[in-house]
Amino acid sequence: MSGTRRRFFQDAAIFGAGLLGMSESLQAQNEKHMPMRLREAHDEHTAPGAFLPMMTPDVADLPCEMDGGVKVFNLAAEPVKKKIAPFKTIDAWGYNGSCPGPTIQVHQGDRVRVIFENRLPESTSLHWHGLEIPIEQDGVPYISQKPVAPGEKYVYEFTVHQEGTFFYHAHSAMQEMMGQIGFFVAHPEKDYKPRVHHDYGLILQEWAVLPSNTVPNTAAMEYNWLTFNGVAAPMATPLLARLGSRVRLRVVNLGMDHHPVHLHGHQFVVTGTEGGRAPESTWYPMNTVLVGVAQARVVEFEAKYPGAWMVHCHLPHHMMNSMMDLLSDRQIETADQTDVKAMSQMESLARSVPFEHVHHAPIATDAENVPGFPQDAFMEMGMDEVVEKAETYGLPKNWSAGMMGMMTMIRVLPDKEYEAILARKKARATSAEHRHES
Ligand SMILES: [Cu+2]
Repeated sequence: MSGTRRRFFQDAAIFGAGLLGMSESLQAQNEKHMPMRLREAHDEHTAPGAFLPMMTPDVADLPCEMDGGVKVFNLAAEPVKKKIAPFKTIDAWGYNGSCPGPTIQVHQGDRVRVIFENRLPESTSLHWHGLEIPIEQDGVPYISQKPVAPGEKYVYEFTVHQEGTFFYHAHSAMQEMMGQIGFFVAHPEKDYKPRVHHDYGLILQEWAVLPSNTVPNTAAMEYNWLTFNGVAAPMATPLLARLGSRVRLRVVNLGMDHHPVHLHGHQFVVTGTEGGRAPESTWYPMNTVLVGVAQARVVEFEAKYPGAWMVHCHLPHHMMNSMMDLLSDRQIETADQTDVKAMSQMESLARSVPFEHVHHAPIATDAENVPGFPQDAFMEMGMDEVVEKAETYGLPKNWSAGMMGMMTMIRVLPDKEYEAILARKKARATSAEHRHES
């Protein structure tokens, strides 16, 4: 093992490479509740039989307890106030206060019990998408079980004989569009080859929320808010990768549209689907993978080139945030638009939300004489301060003006910069813990 590589694993053990990209409080919570086998893997994931946990940026893992040989999880469906952008909070539905729901991670061969509680105002159930389990556990109202009434509990129990990227969701269409989905990852008995150093999960969702409204229109066919793990860019926490490492990215889609997810600056191979690992003979280079509704696509790549590389849905309308909430009924005037006027309009918009500065790209002095103007002008809005976190440290000023909609970035960082961010994350986690204790 080379020195750099060994150091990588040592750092991973110290800082928890598996916990990158998660908010500090979630990280502390996860470490405390992490199942023993996971914690061991986390400390020393090079040990035989150990594996690297998947990280779901901006979403916590669901802790489990052991009952004999059974892994027991508690999951409650409930309404969730979800901040999807610095200036937009919606009334979504999810699980355990989270939307998407918390990530469940198990091992192939595990016996799993999920004690499910319905805290919604209507009946629901839980479907285990992609899992080969007995029909009584399939979670389809009226077909495989009675719907779980509000206030009731229901226990699901099954053995996971598969490996791969699965998910759980309500088997009721409108509830799905209210946000009721979460990851269910089954780690393989024998680690995949080649091994990865980073494993990240992203859930794709879309929302139709009218200006000044908070409740998604689940019957809509057009969507104005597009999210990765429940947040729109630039609020999505950047993914981190050490230069030279191998990265796995698992993408799951539950919405009304198929999303072509594109990675900048690198080529990847699709190593798995919602059905499990794909044989290496099927891998071929690409950089955009179409993730259809109800599908999972697992891609892997070598993080060869340093930089902040976009990961985003490439549908043009999915690379935007609805500005209508800021504008409300005050449309930005575009007739006789000048740079100075545009800037003052954006500043007045920004005052309605707590942005410390705004920014837009320059326009030509005779812009209003060009048919078609404006297109992207005035759409980009820098809000670096409100979305600042350890993972955004060192990004160029106004980076957030280039990030909108179903978008995040993977920051491929040389040793020194990577370690600087890990140290910041650690310091923040420690101070958050102290705040918690006092
Ligand atoms: Cu899309």
